Amino acid sequence: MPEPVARTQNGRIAVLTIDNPPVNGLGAEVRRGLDREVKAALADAGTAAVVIAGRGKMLSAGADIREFGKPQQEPILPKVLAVIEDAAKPVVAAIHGHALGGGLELTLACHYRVAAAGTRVALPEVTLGIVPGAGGTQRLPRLAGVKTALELMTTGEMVPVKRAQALGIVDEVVDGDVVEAAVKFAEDLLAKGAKPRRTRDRDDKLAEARATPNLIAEFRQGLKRSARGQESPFAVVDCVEAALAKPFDEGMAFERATFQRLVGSDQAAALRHAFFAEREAAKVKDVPEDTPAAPIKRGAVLGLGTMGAGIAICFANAGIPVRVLETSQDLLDKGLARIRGTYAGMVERKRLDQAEMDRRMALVAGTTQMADLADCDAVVEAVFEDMALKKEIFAKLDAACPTAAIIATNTSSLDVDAIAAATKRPERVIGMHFFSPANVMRLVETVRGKKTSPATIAATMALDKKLGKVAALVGVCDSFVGNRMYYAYQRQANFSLEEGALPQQVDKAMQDFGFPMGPFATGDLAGVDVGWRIRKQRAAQRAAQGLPPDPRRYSPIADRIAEMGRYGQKTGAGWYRYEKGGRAPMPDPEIEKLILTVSQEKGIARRSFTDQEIVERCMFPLVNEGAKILEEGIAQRASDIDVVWLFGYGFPRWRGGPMYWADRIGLDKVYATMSRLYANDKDWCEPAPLLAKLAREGKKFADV
Ligand code: 3H9
Repeated sequence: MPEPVARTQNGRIAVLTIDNPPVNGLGAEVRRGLDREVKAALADAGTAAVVIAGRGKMLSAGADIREFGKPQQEPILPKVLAVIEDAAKPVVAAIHGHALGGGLELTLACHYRVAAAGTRVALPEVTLGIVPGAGGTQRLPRLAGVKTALELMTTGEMVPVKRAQALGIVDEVVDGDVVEAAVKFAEDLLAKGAKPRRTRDRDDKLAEARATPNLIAEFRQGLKRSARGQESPFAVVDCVEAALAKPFDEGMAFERATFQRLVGSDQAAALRHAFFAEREAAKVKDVPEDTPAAPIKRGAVLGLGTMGAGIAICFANAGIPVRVLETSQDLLDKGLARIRGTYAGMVERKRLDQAEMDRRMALVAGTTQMADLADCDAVVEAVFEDMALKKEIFAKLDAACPTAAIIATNTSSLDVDAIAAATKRPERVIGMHFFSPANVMRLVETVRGKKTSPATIAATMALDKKLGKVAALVGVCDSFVGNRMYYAYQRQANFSLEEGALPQQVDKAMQDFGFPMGPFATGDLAGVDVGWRIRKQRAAQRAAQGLPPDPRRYSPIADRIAEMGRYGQKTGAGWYRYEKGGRAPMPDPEIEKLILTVSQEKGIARRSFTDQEIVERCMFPLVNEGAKILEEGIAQRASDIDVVWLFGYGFPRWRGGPMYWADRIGLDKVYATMSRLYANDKDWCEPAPLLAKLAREGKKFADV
C-alpha cells in the first residue's frame, strides 16, 4: 500500500502529495496522513512553505462517499483544514484534473491556489443530497462572492479553471507541471515576504452582499422552481446566510450541523444510490473489464430524421468524424440543415462559439451512397420503425461496412435478434436506443441480442461513454426496459381517468412526486398521435393475421383525442389546450366532457382519488413491470433499471430510481397494493412472481 500522503522536500518547500487511487478520495487514512504531514512540515525548521498536490489524474474528488452513512472517523476534514488555514507558513494548493467537493474545500483552506490548465473545480455536494461540510459554504462566498457561490453550490456546476480564476477561486493558471509551478509560486511568496492569507479573514465580498438585503430571499424564491422537492440546495442557502450573519467559527458550526443532518437523510441515501448505480451500470457481468474493445474512430448514422440528426450531433460533439447517410439529396440536405440548426441555436444561446460549431460541423460528412460507409467502425441505423425496412437496410449495411464494423439499431421496440438475422455478422449487431432529443438525453439503452459478442458489447459501452452517455445494458423484449415500464405507468394513468381522476390532477400528483411533467403533459409533448398510430397499426396486423381484437382492458380516451385531431402541443390541443404558440397546458372542459362520457359508456361510477393513491396507482404497476424485467434477466440488476429511469425519463434523482424507491417503501406494501389492483384488473396488474417472493421473504430488489 502506498502512503496515502507523502512528504518530500524541495529546498525550503515541503510538498505533500495525496496518493489514494482512483480519485484521491479524502477517506480517513488520507485525512490522518494530511493532518500528520502538515503538522510535521509546520514543525520542521527547514520548511518555510508547504505545497499540497495530488498524484494521478486529479488533486481530489472530495470525501470518500462510501464513508457516508457510517460512523465518522477522526480527524474530520474541517479540523484538518483548520490546521492548514491557521498555519503560520504559506500553504499553496497545486490543483490538476479535478478538485471537487472536499477536494476543492481543501484548496480553499490553503492560502494560495495554483492550477493546471484544463482543471475543473466544483462543489457538487448537492448532487449527493448534502451541503459542503468542510467550510465550502463559508469560504467560497468569501472568495467568489455570495451570488456566484450560491449558484455554484446549489447546482454543483463544474467550473473550468479559467472561469475559476476570473471568479477569484484560483490565483494562477499554468501550463506544464503544476507542482513545479506551485513550488515556484511558494518561492516567490517567500522572496516577497508574503504571509499566509486566510480565506476566513476576507470580508469584502460578504460586505458587498450585505448591501443587497434581498439577495438571499430572492435566491431562495428562485430555488422553489429549479430545486423543487430537494432539501440540500435550500440548506446550502441557509449555510451561506449564516456566513453572512455570523462570525466564521459560528458559520462553520452551522454548516457542520447542517451537513450532519443531511448526510443521514433519505434524499442523501437515494442520491448516493444513484451515484453508484450509474457507475455500476457500466459493468457487465459476463464481459470482463479487460475484454478487448476496438475504439470507434469513425462513426456513421443512417437516417437523418430528428433521432438520426441528434445521434450524429453526439458523435461530432465527442470529436468523432461521422458520415451521415440519407436516401436522397433532398433528405440529406434537410438532415444536415437540422444538425446545423441545432448547433446554430446553441451558438445563439451562447452555449457554443461559432468556431467550435464550425469544427463540429466539419466532422459531419453527408452522403447518399452506402458504399461511402466502407471506412466506418460503427454505424447507427435510425430509420422508421418498420421491421421489413430495417431488415433490408441491415442486409445492405452488412455488405457495405467493413467486416469488423459494429452495426447498431436505434429501434425503440423491434426485435434486435430478428434484425441481426438479416446480416452475416449477428455477433456485431447491437441495439443503441437513444432517447429524444438524442443530443440532450443521456440514456442509451444498449440492447444485447442473443448473438451479440462480448467484444461488441464492450466496444459499444465504451462508445456510449465517449459520446457522453450513460449506458444501461438490456436484453431483447418488446419496448425494452424504459418504455415497457412507461406503458404500464401510462396505462394506469389512463384507467384512473375513467374511474374518476382528471389529467390535471394526475399530472400534478406526478409532478409533486418529482417528475418534470405528468403523463398527460408528456403525451402532449411527444404527440398524442404517436401511440394512436402504433395501436392502429398493431390492430391492423392482428386483423391481417385473422386474430380477434386484443381482449385486454383498454382505455379509448387517448385514441378519441387523437381522432379529434388533437395531437398535443404541435396542434395547440391534446390532453390540454394551449395558447397560440404557448407550451403551458391548460385544462380543457371539452376533454373533461369526453372523459365523463367514457366513464358513463363503461358504466363506471366515478369516485375521487387522493394524490397518494394516484402515485401508487401509476408507480406500483411500473415497479411491478420492472420486477418482471429483472426476473426475465432483461436487466442485469435493479439499479440498472433505476439508471434507465433517472437518465431517460426524468425520474427524481433524489428518490434514487423506481426500484430503489420501492425497496425503501417496502416490497410487502407494493405487493399488497398490486394484489388489490389485480382484483379489478386481471389483464395488467398481476403481481410479478419475483415481487411476491421478495415481499414474502422480507427482501429487496437490491438483494436480487
Ligand atoms: C464531499 O466531498 C463532502 C465534503 O464537503 C466534505 C465533507 C466533510 N468517493 O466516476 P468514475 C469512484 S462529497 C468514493 O467512474 P470518471 C467511483 O465510484 C464528494 N468513490 O470516473 C468509481 O469507482 P469504481 C463530492 C469515488 O473518471 C471510481 O471512483 N465529490 C468518489 O468518469 C472512478 O469514478 C463528488 O461528488 C468519491 N468521492 O470521473 C465527485 N468519486 O471504479 C464524485 C469517484 O469502483 N466523483 N469514486 O466504479 C465524480 O464526479 C467522478 O468520479 C470524477 C471522475 C469526475 C471525479
